[in-house]
Order: sequence, then structure tokens, then C-alpha cells
Amino acid sequence: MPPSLRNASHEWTVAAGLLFLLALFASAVAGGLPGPDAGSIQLRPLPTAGGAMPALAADGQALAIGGPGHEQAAARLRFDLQHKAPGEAPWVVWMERVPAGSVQLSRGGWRSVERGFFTPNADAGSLPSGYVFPLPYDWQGTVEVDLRARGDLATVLRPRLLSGTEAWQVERRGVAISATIYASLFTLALLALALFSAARDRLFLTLFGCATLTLLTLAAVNGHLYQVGGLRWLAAWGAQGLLALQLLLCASLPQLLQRYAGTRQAHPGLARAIDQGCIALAVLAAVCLLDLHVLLPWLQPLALLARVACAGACLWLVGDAARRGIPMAWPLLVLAVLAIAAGASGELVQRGHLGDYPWLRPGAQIGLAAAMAVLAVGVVNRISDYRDQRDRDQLARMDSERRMQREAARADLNGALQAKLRSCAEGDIEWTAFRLLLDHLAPLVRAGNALALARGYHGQDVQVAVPAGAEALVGARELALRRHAANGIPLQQPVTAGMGGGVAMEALVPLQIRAPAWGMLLLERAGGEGFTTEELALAGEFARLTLVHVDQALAAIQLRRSAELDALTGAFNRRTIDQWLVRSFGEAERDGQPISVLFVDMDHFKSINDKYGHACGDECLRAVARTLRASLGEGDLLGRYGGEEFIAVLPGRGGAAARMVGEQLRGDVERLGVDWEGQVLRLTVSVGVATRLDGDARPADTIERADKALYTAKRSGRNCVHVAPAIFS
Ligand code: GH3
Ligand code: MG
Ligand code: MG
Repeated sequence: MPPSLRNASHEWTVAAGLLFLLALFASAVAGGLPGPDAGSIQLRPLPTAGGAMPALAADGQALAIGGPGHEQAAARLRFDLQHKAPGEAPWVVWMERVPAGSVQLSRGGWRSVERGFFTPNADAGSLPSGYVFPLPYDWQGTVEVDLRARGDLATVLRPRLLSGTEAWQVERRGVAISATIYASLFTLALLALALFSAARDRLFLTLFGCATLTLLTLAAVNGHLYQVGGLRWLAAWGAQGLLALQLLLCASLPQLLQRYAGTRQAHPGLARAIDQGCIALAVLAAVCLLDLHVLLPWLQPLALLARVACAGACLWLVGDAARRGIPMAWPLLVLAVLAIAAGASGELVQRGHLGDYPWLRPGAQIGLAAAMAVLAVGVVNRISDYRDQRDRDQLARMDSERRMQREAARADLNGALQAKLRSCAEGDIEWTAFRLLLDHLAPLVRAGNALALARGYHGQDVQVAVPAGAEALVGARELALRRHAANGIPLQQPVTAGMGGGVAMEALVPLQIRAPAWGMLLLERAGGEGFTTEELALAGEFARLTLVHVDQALAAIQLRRSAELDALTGAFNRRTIDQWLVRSFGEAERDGQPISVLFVDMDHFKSINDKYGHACGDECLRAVARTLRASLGEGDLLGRYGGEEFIAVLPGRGGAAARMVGEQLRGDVERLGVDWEGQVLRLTVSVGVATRLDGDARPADTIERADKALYTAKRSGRNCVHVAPAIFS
């Protein structure tokens, strides 16, 4: 499956899951609050303490407080009460908990408890959703009660008449909904922190900050923050603290979205503008905390403006993210639109411009929490980016490690071939090279059995098996192997291995040898795991390297030989024989052994050249050299000293023994017949023999005496052997 497709389906699965949770939540909210006409109350305006008339909201059933000129408001509530027995829950006047400084009911001498948004009410629980005023049992029929309220923030009070049981249910549902919202945000914040510690990405820290701020702000807007023991001190800031929190949230949400959508990279100019806006909001929040009461009439509209701007920026950012296909952006956009619509309507309701829709406030809060959750899912997608990156890094590291390992193995093989083949005898080079090849290659490609086979390679048939039993790999299929070698492409096939008949993979890697010679590497690995292309390539590369080294070693031997030998006859050349003479004479002197030098010169050779031509002369030279070589012993040396003159060095023999060898050589040449253009040419040689004397410090002395003996042999009529006398005068 392509990754893009996988991501998309994964995203929709997450979105569907979130939608399901949201639907569950929404259904709980929709059924959770009483409708607008639960009890019937009429409101009539009353003059307040300062003499100003209080404002009734547009629908006439709500009392506006806060805002310029309305810090105090009062209204007379009129309702019909049915009788409640003392055992039953009393009638209750219930008002949604809006930010009012104080709310109180009174009738004649009776006064209710004074409730306030920023003052904790011991009897109201820690997550109250409304101001609850139980009415005395003895009130019946049409009753009129005065409602007095104070507040700094513009909002409306909507008193309802509920039975005690109803009020209790409303409160409990409110607690459940708020607790769920807070718990989700708290969990989200924790998760963000965990993600930050795992991924070290500032994005998660921003998510943590946003989730925490949302939690605090919602708790403040609902008035719950000031009910919680440890956070009660925040009430000291009153309405301005509430505004500061809202402003901070407005500053942080676009920051989070900006990081999520990657706006800094996509639209740097816009990102800068958003940053500046956020800084301005943070400054404004700090001003709020200064607690300068005179600023409040200005701060409230500014905060409203900030909320509108924040909503606009968020919508734009999410829309842009959706357009650019960033994970979870579409579900987030839908939720953001819903939450902003609910928030805006809730704002209108709270200012009395719209009728009473009690689900709007919790709806907007749930929308915000859900949007945060979706956003979290979106940013968590980054984790999979990290994972992909880590996987890629790991693969690259493994790859480079493997490459380094192979490079080291190659260098190893190269070094071993260089060192071993240099000291190898000519006939052992191929075998040794293949053995090294298999020793290095088999463990690297995890081949249990390995075999190198070459036929006619440098005139030799070579077969090397590692371990020794692996010869069985060839079996009776040499012809098939030869055919495969001809096409030159490595292949592998499953085979049954050994006596147990287990499964194995066999790789056949042809050696690049010039026809008609051919060769093949056979590698066998137990189990069904095949050789990778890379492993086959490596085997081919190692084989090529080995063949190059074999060629080089053989060429070096060839070169050495051509420098030592006479090209025409294959005997040692004069330079080599001179070196050997020095060495052999040294050894003879050291060991006290005799050593003799024989000069062999062909008789009347010039006339052969003259009569039959130079080519014939060359052929005769070769034939004589062959004959002399064959007549000499294992440790004797034969060299061409110049022209048609040969020299034989006989270590360990002197006097009579040397003379016998001389006679042998002479006789063998005499018996030799050289075929030339249908004729058999007869050749003879004269031989001069000299044995090293104790006084002969250098070979030259002995050579000189042998030369003189040869001269004597020539004068004596040729085709004879003359031995230099022991003391030459
Ligand atoms: P003698 O019995 O006195 O040794 O007579 P000879 O003709 O062998 O004597 P000489 O030393 O005068 O002649 C040697 C000849 O060998 C001269 C030269 O043409 C011939 N010769 C020397 N080197 C080669 C060679 O490499 N090939 C051929 N074809 N002839 C060579
Ligand atoms: Mg001669
Ligand atoms: Mg000569």
C-alpha cells in the first residue's frame, strides 16, 4: 500500500472515532438542561440603589448587569408557587452561573444567601453550574421576589423557577459535563508533556501550554476556578483575571495552529503578523493583571475583539492547513467552525441579544476541547515522521556498516592474495587463490558449502572446496555447469542439501575466464533464505578480484623467468648463470664440496648457418639445449654462455665424475639427429671440463681453465672432452 493512502485511511479512522465520542458527548449535553420554559417567571424592572433603571434584555426575561452604567441592577420576579410539603424538595430559583459580583433575592424581611461568581459558596459544591436559591416552604400562590445583582462584566441573568429535584439534576449534569471537559483537557496536557519528553519537539510543549490554558480559561469562564481551594487566590483579580486568561488563550491558540500547519515556512510574512498579534495580546493580558479598575470598560470590548481576531486567525490557519493536506486538518476545520459558531452564539445569548439556548455554552466548550483533541491527533502524526526518519537513519547506518564490512573484507582478500601468491610456486597459484577466495567469501555470504571450479584455466583444472566435503556440489553435472558458465549471469536455485535432504539455496556465479576455459563458483546456504542481489554481486566482485591477482602473479613469474632465461633455448642466460656460479661456488667452499664447470661449444656451427640458414641454426641450438638439459642431473645448471656455447655447472661433482658427465653430454649430442627439411643433420660438441681448486677464489678462475680445456679439445680434433689439469701451468 502506498504511504499516502495508508495515512489518509488512518486519518479518517481517527476522525470517525473522534466524531463518535463527540456525538456521545453532545447527546448527553442536549438532554442535560431544562428548556427555556421550565418554570414561568415574569421580570419587572426595579430602580436600583443608585436610582438608575435596570436593563431587561430583549426577550424581557433576562436582567442585564455589568457594562457602563449597569454595575448594579435589580428586577422584581413574579411567579406562581404550588404547595410543597416539608418532606419534598423546595422550589428553587436557578440562574446560570454568569460572571456577576453578587446575586441576591429578597422579599420583605426575607433575604437569600448572597451568591457570587468570584466568591466560593460552601453549599454549592466545587463545580456548580448555576446560582441556586431555595425558596421557603411556606410561600404559596403568586409570589414576588426582588433580585439584586452587581457585576463588572456585561452579561445577563436568566432566573428560572425549578423544583428542587430538577435543580439538583441540572447541577449534577453540569458537574458531569464540566468534569469530562476538564479531564479531557488535563489528559491532553499530560499526553503533550509525555510527547514532548519523547520527541523533544517544541510543538508538543506548545500543545501542553494550550491545553493547560484552555483548561484554566474554561474553568474560569464557568466560575469553577474560584471554587477550587488551591486556586481561590485567582479570584483576587476578579473580572480582569478572567479577561487576562481569555487573552492569553487567544494568544496561544494561533501559535499552536501556526506550528501545526507549518505556517512559518509556508507564509513567513503572515506568521510574523500573527506573532506580533500574539505578543500584543500577551501584553494586554499583563495590563489586565495590573488590576486598574478604570481600564475595565475598555478591556472588555478589547477582549471581545481579541476573541474575534483569534477565531478568524484560527479559521484561516486551519483552512490553510486543510488546503495543504496536513493530517487531521479537515476534521479540525469542521470542529473549529462548529465551536466558533457555538461560542459566538453563546456570547450573544450571554448579552441578551439572543433567546436562551442553555446547550450553547457547554456545546462551545466541548467543541473547543474536541478541537484540541483532534489537533493533538494531528500533531502526533509528527511522531510517525520521527519514526520514519529513525527507520531511514537506521537503514542508512546498517547499509553503510555493511558496505564498510564488505569493503574491509575486500581489502582483506586483496591483502591475503597479494601476500600469499607472491611466494607461491607457479603450479600452486590458482589453487591457493581460489582457496583464499572461498575462505573470505563463504562466511560473508553465509554459505555453509562453497566450491570453486575452473577447467583449462591457465592450462590447469582446479577445484577447491570449503569444507572438504563440498566437492559433492559439482556431482555429475559438470556439463550443465559449463553451459551455465557460458552465459555469464549469476543465478540461484533451491536444492535439497546433504543426506538429510534439507532445503538449501544454491548460487552459481560464473567466473569471467576466457573461453575455452571456464569456471564457476558454487555457494550453498542451508535453509530457504535466498542470496540477495548484493551478495551475488559481491561474490562476482570477489571472484573478479581473485582472477586479476592470479593473472598478475602468473605474469610476474613470466617476467621473472624471461629476465633469467635465454629466450631461444630456455637455458639460463649468461647474467643468471654468473649469479648462480657465485652462489654455488660460495656454497661449495663453505661445505667443502667439489664443483665443476663444463664449457660445451658446437663444432663447425658456422657452416650449418651458412649451409642451411639461420633458422636451421636456431633449431639446432634449441635441440642441443634440450639434449644437454635432459642429460644433466636435477641439481645441475645449464646456461647459454654466448653464441653456440653452453655452460653446465655441476655442484657436488669434480674430476672423474665431471668428465663422465662431459662424455655423456658429448655422446648424447652426437646421437641426436635434427630433422631439417627432410634431412637429418648430425651435430657434435667439444667439451672443456674444470673443477674448482682450493686456490680458486672466484668462479672466473675455474671458468678460465674450462675455457682453455675447451680450446684444447677443439685443437684435439673436436667432438671430444678435455679436462683441465688439476694444476694448470
Ligand atoms: P668451431 O668448431 O671452431 O667452434 O667452429 P664454429 O663455426 O662453431 O666457430 P665460430 O665460433 O667461428 O662460429 C660460431 C658461429 O655461431 C657464428 C654465428 O654465426 C653462429 N651463431 C652464434 N649465435 C647464433 C645464433 O643465435 N643462431 C644462429 N643460427 N647462429 C649463431
Ligand atoms: Mg663452435
Ligand atoms: Mg663458439
